Amino acid sequence: MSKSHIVWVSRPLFPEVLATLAPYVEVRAETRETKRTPEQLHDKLANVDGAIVGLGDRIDAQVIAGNRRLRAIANVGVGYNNLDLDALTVAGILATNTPDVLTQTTADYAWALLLAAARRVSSAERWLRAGRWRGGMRFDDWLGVDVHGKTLGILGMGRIGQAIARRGSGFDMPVIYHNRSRLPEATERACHAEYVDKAQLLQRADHLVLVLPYSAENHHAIGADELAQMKPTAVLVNIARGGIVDDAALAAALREGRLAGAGLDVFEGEPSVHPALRELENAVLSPHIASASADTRRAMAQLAADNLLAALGYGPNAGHPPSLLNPHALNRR
Ligand code: 8YV
Repeated sequence: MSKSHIVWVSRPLFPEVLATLAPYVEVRAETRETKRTPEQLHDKLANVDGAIVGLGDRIDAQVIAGNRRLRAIANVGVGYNNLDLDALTVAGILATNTPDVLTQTTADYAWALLLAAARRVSSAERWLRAGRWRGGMRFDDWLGVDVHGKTLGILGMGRIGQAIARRGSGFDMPVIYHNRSRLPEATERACHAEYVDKAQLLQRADHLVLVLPYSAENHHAIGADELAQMKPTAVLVNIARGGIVDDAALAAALREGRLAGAGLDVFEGEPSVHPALRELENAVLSPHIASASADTRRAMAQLAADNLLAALGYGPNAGHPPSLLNPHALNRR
């Protein structure tokens, strides 16, 4: 039976997830992820009804210009700074993301980076693998900074920030946070977290985790001035977005011992990483994998597929995608 709707999938997803689309729509799935120009994205989207895209696919007015067929864009990821929501809404194109399913896994990973950077795990492993552990190690070699009992700072206290904060109790860490808006008291209590202004957060935090969404206003929210306010014994963790941190300023602070370490999963201009960061032993670097556990990535892909089907009018949520970002687009269709 020929299917009336066609969807484009911009990157390889789990085959079992794509199989859940196949009974309803024709699926055109790419076999590898690649950076596409706006013109290429425009062409890929020209004759399809919906698409599953990711962070590397910037979907804006130029990319959807003149497209009368496209009805839905499902983003695989909770952050959606790659989507121009206003342009999609005006065009009546539904946009969705994948919240909740990645919260716990991403929070786990923030802790992995914090612990690895504070205790110099990656650097020590590199040294060992290079065959340099030959005995005669000094008692004061490989000294890291403690995590337990220290004050944990969190900038951005959404779902993931709160999950990171809750884990702080296990490490006997007081938690302070700053957020665009203060959380209700009951939520603060559940997270054992105290609201402070940004300057206090920078000055009081023994370690600081960044979990805020990227926006023009958050560009370089952590730059040279902010780094200068932090403790030299602090570790900075960024699992949010590249661009929130001024990577050149961070590299200088790490190199000059003005900051003890950094755990970074995201970078300005990724996949390229500032060369100065790559040289530093006190930076733990990973390729944007905070949500990458098998269960979570599968759940993200499935939620994106469910959102897309619902947006195109199929399945149990037909017409009501579970994580719709722009309900106003429904009035413009
Ligand atoms: C990526 C993320 O989506 O959810 C987000 O906002 O940044 C990640 O989970 C994932 O790496 C796929 O690009």
